[in-house]
Amino acid sequence: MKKTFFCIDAHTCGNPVRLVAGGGPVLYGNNMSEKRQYFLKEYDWIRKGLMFEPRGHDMMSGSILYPPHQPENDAAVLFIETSGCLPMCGHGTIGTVTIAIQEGLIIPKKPGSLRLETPAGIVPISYTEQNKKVTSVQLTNVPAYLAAENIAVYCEGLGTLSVDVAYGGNFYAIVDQQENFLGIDNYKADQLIHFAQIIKREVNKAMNFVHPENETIRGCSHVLFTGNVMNATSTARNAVVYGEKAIDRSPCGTGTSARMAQWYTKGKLKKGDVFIHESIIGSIFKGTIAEELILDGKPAIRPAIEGWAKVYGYNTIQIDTDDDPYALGFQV
Ligand code: PYC
Repeated sequence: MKKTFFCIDAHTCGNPVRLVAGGGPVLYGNNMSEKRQYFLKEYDWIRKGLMFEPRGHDMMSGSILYPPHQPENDAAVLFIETSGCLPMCGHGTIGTVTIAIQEGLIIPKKPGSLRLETPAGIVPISYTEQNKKVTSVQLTNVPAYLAAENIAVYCEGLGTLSVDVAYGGNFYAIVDQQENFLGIDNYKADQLIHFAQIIKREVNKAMNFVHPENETIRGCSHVLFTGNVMNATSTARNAVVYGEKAIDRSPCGTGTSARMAQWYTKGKLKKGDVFIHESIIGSIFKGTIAEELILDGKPAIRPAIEGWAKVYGYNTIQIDTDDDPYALGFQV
């Protein structure tokens, strides 16, 4: 089988976003959560072919746009990535909106704002434009909350760690600086990726993480390590490990949301505060609290996350499973 995909490539604060503008499959389901399940069952080969080497790389991440299911919304998004199909992706949303507006893939009902359907829920967007370029995108994320505190995890190479788990569109194990974890600058990227696999496995052994309103969102899939800021104007810094090989080059939208929920629940962040989150390369997202609420009896927030993306290319990609032994990609 040979399939062609018309992609537009961008990066959000350094992390890639490959939007499939043509060639995406028809999906069945009443909403994006159901369509995500359908895609995973029938079409996961498309994700693998477009995300992994040799067409992609360890950090590759992207999206496919679909028509909305409800008339008040502008579009629906499926997130694809080397780590799987995320329920929600912040850097992916910022990149997808930037590409879609600049390239005319979505015509907004109200210029400057959009309502996106994602597998994790509705995500309202506001964006700014200058000279036909999108200059910033702010997403109001799905409710984020602290799911568990102080889980003791033994990680060979570090020792015993105290780890919190928070939800921000995906479940994050948050490793704050502590006696056995000195901050991201003290370890090589490969070490962080290695530690993350152990921490993820142990945290998932210790507790079963399932979203209270959508049981298809389950399991702690990401690890957020903390570190000292590079710029005095930033609030905090992080390195998010996703999948088996990737560290987010952006400050990670769902990771920032999870960390804001952690800080909010612990009384370190309140409505009106600005949370400037730095990535491993020093790029920045600005977080604020759009709404305070209770989810499943727990304090929760809707974080608003603002960042930017740059479109850099058009990419017509073929996946030819009859001819190419690496049609579905590989990881080394
Ligand atoms: O920005 O939410 C995000 C994200 C998740 C994984 C990589 N980036």
